[in-house]
Amino acid sequence: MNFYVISLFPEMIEQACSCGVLGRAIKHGLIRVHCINPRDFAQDRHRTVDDRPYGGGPGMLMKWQPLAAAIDAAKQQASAMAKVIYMSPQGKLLNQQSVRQVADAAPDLILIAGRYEGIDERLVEQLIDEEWSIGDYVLSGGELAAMVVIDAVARLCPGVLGDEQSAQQDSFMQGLLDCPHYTRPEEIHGYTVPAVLLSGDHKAIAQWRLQQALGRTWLRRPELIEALKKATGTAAPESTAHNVGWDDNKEKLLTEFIQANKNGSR
Ligand code: 4GX
Repeated sequence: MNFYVISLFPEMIEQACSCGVLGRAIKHGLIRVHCINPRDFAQDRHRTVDDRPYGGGPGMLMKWQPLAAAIDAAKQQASAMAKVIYMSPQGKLLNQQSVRQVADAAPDLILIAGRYEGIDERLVEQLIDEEWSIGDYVLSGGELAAMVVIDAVARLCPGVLGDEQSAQQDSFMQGLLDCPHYTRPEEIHGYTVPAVLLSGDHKAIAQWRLQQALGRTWLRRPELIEALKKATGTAAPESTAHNVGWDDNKEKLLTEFIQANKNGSR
């Protein structure tokens, strides 16, 4: 899968792509990330990439010509089915489900990581396929948002994660928050590790983890529990999801958790 990032700060993308799981995936040729800088397409001697908004007001927009030329260049390099994505708070909110859909379809992605206050609406209408947001807050540029997309999609691409850290084990793949984790030592300032984790009983451990995941999700993100109950029976093909939905075991585990937490806090 190829990612093309349109950005005035390609170093931000290159740096972030050189580390960890992503760095290894690129080194091994499992994904490719290309940066295209609108400044390289500017035509005046100052290489101007911003312009004033009609109607006045504070702030600048991205200058139409260098941006359009950069998108055109990306389209030339990318596959014919490439999707052009504009990162903006006005876009569709990204979640693990939409990330999984993109990773499964694996189209080349042209991600527009803009600076300033935005781009000309006619460009959005003519050149952009989809507008995506990573959350309800405002960034000072689209680079971090584009990186979020690249990172979340790449780790679902075949071979990027080892068997050990398989994405199938990610709690969000099951529509839940993660359970708590513990490592050595067995005691920290008088606080011990839950006994079941030391029991060696793998089935009991799996049940405890699922119960913790359900309980935390119920406490912190109750809307995810509701979504899971609705998803029952509508699970995606097995390559993308298993255990997604609601069943008697989950109902029992969550009821138990809620009982045990009655005097606790919600
Ligand atoms: N989820 N931002 C986009 C606006 C902008 C300026 C110039 C294109 C050209 C954001 C988000 C986000 C900040 C990226 C504003 N766009 N992106 N930028 N939240 O906040 O995706």
